[in-house]
Formats: sequence, C-alpha cells, structure tokens
Amino acid sequence: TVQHLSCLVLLGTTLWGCSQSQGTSSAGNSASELPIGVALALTGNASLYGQESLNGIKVAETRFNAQKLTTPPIRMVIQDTGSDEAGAVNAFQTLINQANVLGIIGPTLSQQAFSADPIAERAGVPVVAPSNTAVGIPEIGLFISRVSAPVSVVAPAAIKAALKLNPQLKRVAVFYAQDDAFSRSETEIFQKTLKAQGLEIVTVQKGQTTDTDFQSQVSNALRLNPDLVVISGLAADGGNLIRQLRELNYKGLIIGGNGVNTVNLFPVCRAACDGVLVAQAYSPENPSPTNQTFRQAFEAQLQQVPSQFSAQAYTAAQVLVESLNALGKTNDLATMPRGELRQKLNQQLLQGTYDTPLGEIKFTPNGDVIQRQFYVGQIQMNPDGNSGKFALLQ
Ligand code: MET
Repeated sequence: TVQHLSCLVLLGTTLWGCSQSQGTSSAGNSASELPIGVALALTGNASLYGQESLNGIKVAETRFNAQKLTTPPIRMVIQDTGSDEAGAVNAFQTLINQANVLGIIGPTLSQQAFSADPIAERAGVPVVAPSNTAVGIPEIGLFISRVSAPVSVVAPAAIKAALKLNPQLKRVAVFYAQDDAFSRSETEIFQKTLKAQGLEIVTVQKGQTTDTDFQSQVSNALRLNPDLVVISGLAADGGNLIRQLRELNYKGLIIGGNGVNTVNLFPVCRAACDGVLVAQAYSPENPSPTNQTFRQAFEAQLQQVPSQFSAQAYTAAQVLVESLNALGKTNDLATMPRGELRQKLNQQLLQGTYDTPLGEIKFTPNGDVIQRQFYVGQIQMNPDGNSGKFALLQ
C-alpha cells in the first residue's frame, strides 16, 4: 500500500486521523517517496541537541531532493522522542511499524539508543546515529551504525589542548552526570586520559542531568584546590555547574565534554561560559569545498552557522541518501520489497566512503565511524554576556 503519512511530518502533530499504511509495500505497489525516519529529542532537556540535529535534517532534505539523488525522492518522517528512553522506544515503533521507514536517523542520546536501537535491530531497520558518542553503540547490532565519533576518539584532544595552554596543570576535579550513559562513558575516558598524562584526580563529583544546583559538589571540589575541572554532562546541568564554579570563585581552566558543544549552552552559563575548552568533531571553518558548500546552503536556509550536531545529522542523511542512490543504479527502489531494501541499504552504507562536512568518512565493519579531522574549540563570550562562539584552537 502507498503511504499517506504527511500528518507525521510536522513537528507537534499527532497520528490521529492519519491514514496509515499496512506495513510492507510489495512489488507492483510502487512507492511515490522513500521515507527516512528521524527520531530526535525535540522536547525535554536533550532538545538543545535535538533541535540542532533537526536543522541538519531540514537542509539535507531540501538539498538532496533538489539534486534528485534518488528516484523516487526521499521524505523525512520526523518523530519527537522527548529526552527519555520510553519516548525513543515509542518513536522507533511508530517509524518502523506505521511509517514503514527504510532507515532511522537517531536517537539523540546514547541513553535512549541502548533502549531503542534493539527494536530496529530486531526489525532489520538500519539506524544511523547522528550524535550517540558513548562507547558500545555500534555493538548493539548489525543494523546500528553512527557518524558521531565516540568519546574515546574525541575527548582526549581536550585534555591535550589544556596541557598545551598550561603545562603546569596538576590537580583535576572531575564532575559527571551519573544518570546518563554518554556522561558515564565520557568521564571514564577523561579519567583514563588524565591519569595517562600524569595528572592527579583530586575528586570525582557526581550529579544528575536534571540537577541545577551544584553548590555542595562545587564547594567539596574547590576545597581541594584543583587547577583543572573536567565536566561530562548535558547542556543544562553542565551550564549551571560551570556558572556555579565561577560564582564560587574557581579561576582555573574548565574542560567540557560533548554535552557542552552547543551554543545553547550560552544562555545557561552566560559570561561564565567564557574560556571553556571542548573537543569537537566538526568545525564550520573546515575549508573543504564540501563543507563550505554545505555551510552556505545551511546559512541560506536557516540564517545561522551550522553546529556540530547539525553537521552530523546532515551527514547521517547524506550516508543514507548516497547509499540509496548507489542501490538505485541497479534496482528499482520504488518497487523493491521494504524488508529487502532495508537489508541492502544497511550493507551498502557500511561499504561506502563519503565526502561530508565532517571530512571524508567511512565505517568499520561494525558500523563505527572512521573520521580523521577533530578540533578543539574555546568558548569566547561577547561582552553582552549572552552571545558568543567556539573559537578554534590551533
Ligand atoms: N553525545 C551524547 C550522547 O551520546 C548526546 C549529545 S551531547 C550530550 O548521549
């Protein structure tokens, strides 16, 4: 059956009143669009990332359809997962069973992926994660891959950059959100790297992603006179923690992890965000023609500079679309049975090499991204204390 799911496309709409398909489209029943599922945290505390990812998806859909890369054209079917596991599981089930998607881009948090990805794996639906960075994501299954380089590859760069700025660093206070899989994974890598670099971890303080008050953890840590603070959390808790460190007079360097790599942090820690170091898997300054063309298209459509989360989501879409394009050379995508197309799409995407805004990428047989270029940014807040940017460290 041909699908009529335009009611799913718009953010905030519900499924009520949609005419839903029966699941499989079979030969002889030609599809007029190729539906790609997008399951992102568009509400809740992880929406600071999910909204940036959605921007990358919007630009991808516009560009790839204008370039007529697939026949029939792709259609992004967007589902809000909220910021918890249950929401991600629901979104995956809806995308797989009702929207009958070819593949899924999402979910936003690793914490959600560990619950939702097994559903796609069992259904044989390829998942390309745009922002999951915890160790162990591609290992969830054969159909699970990611374009977001893991914490083990990205996080150490920030510590090396801090030591370059101040070779005298010795005493480190580590903070992390203990209710979040990515934060637990990242702090493990940070702590391993700190020790390997000969630094002393004087305390490890724990919080929750839903916390906003860190006075007791900050006081405990500052009594031990750290000269470096390393934080793994999400933007709201991380931003509040950074602000309270400065309010309680901490003057040393701060490293934030993947969770602080968003301009949406700035309204939380405001002037206190200034100087925070963060390792990044994307820079809008990457001079490659592919990135500069992407950046121009992004700025023209959305009037802002693309962030890491936007570039990674765009890249996830690019991987799926270029793989569909390759399959379309020898197959009729409109009539191929959905199960077969999902299987072929997964095989194809793992084989390819992609020239993306993140640089040239490909995948390990397991589905982890192989990427070469990484960056370290340092937050520079403007005198107004509201706006700022990530300045590239050389
Ligand atoms: N990288 C995070 C994760 O894997 C998501 C975005 S930044 C906190 O959960």
